[in-house]
This record gives sequence, structure tokens and C-alpha cells, in this order.
Amino acid sequence: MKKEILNILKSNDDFISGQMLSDRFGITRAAIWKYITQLKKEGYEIESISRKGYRLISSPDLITSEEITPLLETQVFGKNIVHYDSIHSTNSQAKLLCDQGLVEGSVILSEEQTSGRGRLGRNWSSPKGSSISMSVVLKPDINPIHVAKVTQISAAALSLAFEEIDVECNIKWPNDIIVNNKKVCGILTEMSSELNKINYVVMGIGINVNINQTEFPDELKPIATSLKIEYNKQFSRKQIIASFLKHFEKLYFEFINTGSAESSFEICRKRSLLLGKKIFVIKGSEKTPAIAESIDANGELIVKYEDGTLSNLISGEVSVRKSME
Ligand code: BTX
Repeated sequence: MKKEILNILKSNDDFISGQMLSDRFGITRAAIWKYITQLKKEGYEIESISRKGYRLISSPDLITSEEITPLLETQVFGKNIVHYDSIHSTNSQAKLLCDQGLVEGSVILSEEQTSGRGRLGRNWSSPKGSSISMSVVLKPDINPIHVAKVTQISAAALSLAFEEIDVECNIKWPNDIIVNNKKVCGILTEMSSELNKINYVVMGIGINVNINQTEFPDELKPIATSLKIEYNKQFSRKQIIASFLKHFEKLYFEFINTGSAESSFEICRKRSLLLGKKIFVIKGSEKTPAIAESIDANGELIVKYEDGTLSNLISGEVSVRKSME
């Protein structure tokens, strides 16, 4: 009901009378007033004048279903949005909800994470209200060995969404988006599967949107940045989410329908931070120098070691770091 009242207020620039809302929804004017009070508490600025009614003046920068749905240009992705004010990790929560039957295309969003996770047991910092913590549920009917490609598809879609808001970014294979040499976004793809069958994939994305430098923990300050820090202005989180889902849906279904993720890989190559550069391949405590040669038709990074041997890296098994030389 609150959502419906909000939608009416949003689609009218003028006052809407309490009586009209009460007739429309068959509830008392006191009940309408209660919903308006709730909306105000959530940050909606609503003017109320007796005998005129209610008028929406401004909406808060929230990433709720109410705020994102009107911006969606998708068929499947984002049609079911689950939003939290605060959650341990949207990926962990998505997995719990998937076990209860969440459908493909569902999106879990939170204003903050208290235990956000990166790859290989690392942490991900997600301050309240200024970052995006999002997990997208996929149920692809593909062999589990192809799931790593989804991370590349996601990175490609993120770069297209950034292009729409004039943000220049690079993709650091396999799962980071970099702006001005600092990390602005990370992707963590997790899956539940049997030997040959995927139950579900949860693709988690963390984006530093309007985070101020002071909000980053000290150890992250040299390596992390946000769109606001780099461009000196606020960005709309809901717009970035809607734009990402639009691009992701197109690239993902192209992959599912044709079996090829080549258009996404091409974007990853074009925007790659690593190709042609000296890097370190890090496996556990081993750190081996190499050159990043190419991204192949499977989305794997081909590296050349100093002894001339070539090797395919599959995302998930290694970390790569750009060498400073
Ligand atoms: P990653 O393992 O590549 O990166 C994690 C590393 O990045 C950390 O060890 C730290 O050095 C650095 N880091 C932590 N927080 C940030 C940040 N906000 N900005 C820049 N650098 C940071 C990357 O893993 C994958 C991250 C996925 C996060 C999403 S958020 C929604 C979903 N839920 C969840 O728990 N994780 C994913």
C-alpha cells in the first residue's frame, strides 16, 4: 500500500487529496496519514496542507524497489528486488534466499553491509548510503565450468553503465573495475552446483559511489576510490543499478542463447588494465612475474612467464597485480 501511495505521489506534480487516496485504496484518511508518516521517516519530503492534501517534494537517495523499478529497462533482471537497510552480506543473504526458491533475475540490495566479503576470504567495505551492495541471482542451464565467464560479463556491463554517466574506467581481470588506477568496484561470483548442474549463481557487486575519502578505513585509502572522489560530484546509485541491469541482461542472455560471451570479452580486452603489462601472478604465497598477453575465447587470462612458457589463468584461482616497473 505504501508503495502504491508513493507511486501516485510520484506521478503527480500537484497536491493529491487525502480523500482521493482514501477512496482509491478503500482505507481511512487516518491510515493514509500513517503511510505518509512512514514515507517521511524514510526520507521522502512530503508537503501536507489541510484541504489540499499531499505533494511529494523530493525523494531520498535510496536503492529500494520503489526507487529503482520506475527506471528499469529489463524483462527479467530487477523485477524482484529485496532491499535491506543493513545486512551482513548481500551474497550470503542471497544464498539463504535462493535455498528458499528465489527466481532468476532477483536482486538483493542493501544500504550497507556489516560483513561484506571479497574473494578468497577477504573483506569488502560497504559504508551506509554511499555504496552499492548488490547480489544478482542467476540460474543458468550451463556446465558449471563456464560460470567464471559471468564475472567477465558483469565487468563488461559495469563498464557500459559507467560509460553512460561519463565515468572512464578500466577492467582489471578478473573482477575489479578501476578508475584512475584505484579500485572503485569489485565482483564476487559464487555458486551452488552439483557435478554437471548449477543450482544457482550469486553474483555480488560492490560499488564505491558517493563514499568520501574519510569513510574508507586507513588501509584502503591508498588503493580504493569512489566515483564521488574522482569526479567531485554525487552520482545516483539507483540510476547506476538500473543501467547495469539493462546492460547485464543483454550480455548475459546473449551468452546463454549463443553459448558465446565474445562481445563481453571484447569489452574486457578493450578496457583491460593488464594486457601488455608486467604483472605478478599470485597463488597462495607464490608471486611470479609474467606478462599479461591476452584474454582468450573462454575469458581466461593468458600470461607469459619469464622462461617463455604460456599459461591460462582461470578467475578464482589466482590474483594478479600490476607490476610497478
Ligand atoms: P577482492 O578479493 O578482489 O577484493 C577485496 C580486497 O579489496 C580487500 O582485501 C581490500 O584490500 C580491498 N577492498 C575492500 N573493500 C574495498 C572497497 N570498498 N573498495 C576498494 N577496495 C576494497 C572483490 O574482492 C569483490 C568484492 C565483492 C563485494 C560485493 S558487495 C555485494 C556482495 N556481497 C558481498 O559480501 N560481497 C559482494
